[in-house]
Amino acid sequence: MEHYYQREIETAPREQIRALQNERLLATVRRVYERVPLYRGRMQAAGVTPDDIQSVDDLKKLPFTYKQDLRDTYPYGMFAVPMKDVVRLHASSGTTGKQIVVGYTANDMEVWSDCCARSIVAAGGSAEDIVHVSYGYGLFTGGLGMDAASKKVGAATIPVSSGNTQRQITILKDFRSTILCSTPSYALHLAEALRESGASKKDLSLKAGIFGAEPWTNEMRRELEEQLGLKAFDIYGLTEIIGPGVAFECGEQTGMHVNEDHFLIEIIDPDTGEVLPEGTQGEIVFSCITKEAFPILRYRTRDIGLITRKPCPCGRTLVKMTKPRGRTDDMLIIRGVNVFPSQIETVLLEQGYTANYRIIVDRSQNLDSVDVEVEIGSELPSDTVKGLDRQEKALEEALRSLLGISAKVKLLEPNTIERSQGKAVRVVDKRKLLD
Ligand code: DLL
Repeated sequence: MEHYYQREIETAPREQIRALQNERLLATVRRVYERVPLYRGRMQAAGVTPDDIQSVDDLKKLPFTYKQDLRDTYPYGMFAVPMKDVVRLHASSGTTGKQIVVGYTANDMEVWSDCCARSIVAAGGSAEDIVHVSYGYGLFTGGLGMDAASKKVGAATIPVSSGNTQRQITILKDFRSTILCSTPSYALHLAEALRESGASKKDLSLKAGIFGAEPWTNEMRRELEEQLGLKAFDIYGLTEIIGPGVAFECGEQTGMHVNEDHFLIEIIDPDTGEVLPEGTQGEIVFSCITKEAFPILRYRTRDIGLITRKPCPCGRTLVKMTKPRGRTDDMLIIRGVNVFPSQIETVLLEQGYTANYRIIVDRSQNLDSVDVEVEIGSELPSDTVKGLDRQEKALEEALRSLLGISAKVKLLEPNTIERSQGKAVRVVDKRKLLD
């Protein structure tokens, strides 16, 4: 069975996609130059006019846009349409500073739900399905984004939103949800709660999970697939670009197809801003070429990834990006060694521990220290204090040999780390409090 939602574009010949991108980029650049003072000012300062942008090859001539620009123009300074044309506002949570707000026209809402619908269909979804949406509903884009997509596909949508885990388990069982949309960390929490209630995956009807909004590893994927009895698909996006649905995974599970008919992706060197060739890791930059209300160009996401144009066996011709391994601002530099929380997660899961972990970074006497706290699984023996101590040492050694970091490991009893309802907080950086 072919799992395409918009076959004609998802499998279009490259030249056709390129022609569409060129046309859409030109129109967008012209529009923002006329309507958004920030873009006009930036382009003038860089000595670029809309006429200099003739194709996607000229994208690199355009200046970058940063999160700070959104804060400086808060709330509506970067909107390219009058408010009468805006039908929806969403906002980022503002955990890393002042919140930002984005807008959508009626057409933007259609584009958005189409992009997310591609993900549901790629995961095997159809009108036959019962889609359980546990992403938060509200200003966060996850809930309402997947909700609209599920409606487009014609599936029965359950708008559970996040929280109230016991009730979610009852609903998963009784309503026979077939597709679960949530953050991977919340899905893991649901799996735990299911076990604790004395039930198992056999009591569920799930066939697919569409997990995103935070970094997660392939080891975590295997855990989720095993514990919930489903096939786990990745989905990526960010508020500034549109929300979920910027990129989605197909059945191959080897990276996410970027919805390139709407969003152009570039990988750049975060230090020099230079565009990097295919296959090289760097910072992901997106440009929106169809958005009406909030068409952001060359947005520095701070996410780290790479792209590949190798033909995908699924038949889609849309470029693929790897799972982002983290954000430049999440990267920990521990005594000179760069490490992402996701790399620590991989080691923990490979060594038989759970994905319930926390990384605590601190500094004393000008030296950074890292404590990794992780819950033991119920099957790992931890009876004696001596045994526990030995396991901690073994894990410290694994972290040292595999990642080159010296961390202090503390094994915790099951259920001691607070569970997230949405995005998990993996890192507690106490150094920030000192600065
Ligand atoms: O998290 C949108 C979303 C909702 C995506 C539901 C997928 C599913 P923000 O809250 O603005 O938007 O956070 C965006 O989350 O820059 C990445 O750092 C991270 N992120 C999102 N999806 C993934 C993913 C939504 N699949 C930020 N893998 C992004 C890794 C992800 N990181």
